[in-house]
Amino acid sequence: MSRRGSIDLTTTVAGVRFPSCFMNAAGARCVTREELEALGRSRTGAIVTKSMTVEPRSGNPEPRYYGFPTGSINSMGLPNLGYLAYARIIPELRKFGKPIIASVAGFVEEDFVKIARVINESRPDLIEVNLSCPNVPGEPQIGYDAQASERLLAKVRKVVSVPMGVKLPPYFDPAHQEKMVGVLERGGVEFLSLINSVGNGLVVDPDRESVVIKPKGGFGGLGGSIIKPVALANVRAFWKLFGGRLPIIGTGGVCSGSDAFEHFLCGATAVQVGTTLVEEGMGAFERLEHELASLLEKKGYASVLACRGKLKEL
Ligand code: RRO
Repeated sequence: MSRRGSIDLTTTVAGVRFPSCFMNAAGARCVTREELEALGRSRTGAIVTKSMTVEPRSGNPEPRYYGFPTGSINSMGLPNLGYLAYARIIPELRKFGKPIIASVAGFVEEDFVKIARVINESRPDLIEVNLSCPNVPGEPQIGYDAQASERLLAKVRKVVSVPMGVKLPPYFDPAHQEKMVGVLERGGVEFLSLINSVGNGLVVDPDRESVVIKPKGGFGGLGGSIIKPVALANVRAFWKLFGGRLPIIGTGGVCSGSDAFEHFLCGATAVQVGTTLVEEGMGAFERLEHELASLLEKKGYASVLACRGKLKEL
């Protein structure tokens, strides 16, 4: 368990104990069995799978990820092994002794239901339903359609017995967040992962006078430092809307211990690491733990949970 000096970096989400508050974001180094096992051996507090579809997919044409000093853009297009492979791999990941979060995706409602039913039987500790993939040509992000989200969650909830959460897209208007509250309550959602990448951004290389990724004419999901304020705003907004009662896993711009601390102040219970993990590799977890523990100690907090939601307003 992750106790650094006298600082407790463990956390609990929907009744499941995590040995560290840092974990990989779905999509970051978690597609293949080898990557998932490497996560198991690392200091990640949980193993989160790539979002899975019914059929195995090789994803969009390359280049489909591009990192730059302040962030990243991707249009991976859901490359994954297909849900049946993950249903076999998940029980084998138990040996690493940390929670497993299965990320479930799909193209139509029935895909999500079919996958969730079988994956639930492989006993991950939690299921994260991805309502926010921005990168499949012609497929809108479900999380931007409240009615479609509600229909889907009603069906998926019926077949899931482990704690079920959702990965939401960033919202840019309080009215949209408020509308989602009822949807999430009625859907029996037990935790939130906030946020997915900021969809359909465009990064331009002026030297080459070109886009930097191939799919969709260069449009893709933004991640990393540049999206941190958007992520923090969504964590804070949903923390307040649910009165602090729904656990939130903060994702977006966690590059340092201080970034994680900001997520916790806004109300996050744990954080996921995407762009930083892709760029830096598994060593990022140890560095982040060290940086967060030093900061908490300096500030007089004995644990991650002691600072949760404590953001001051002026
Ligand atoms: O695979 C992807 O292109 C992808 C997915 Br499923 C997602 O949820 N978020 C993202 O930034 N990329």
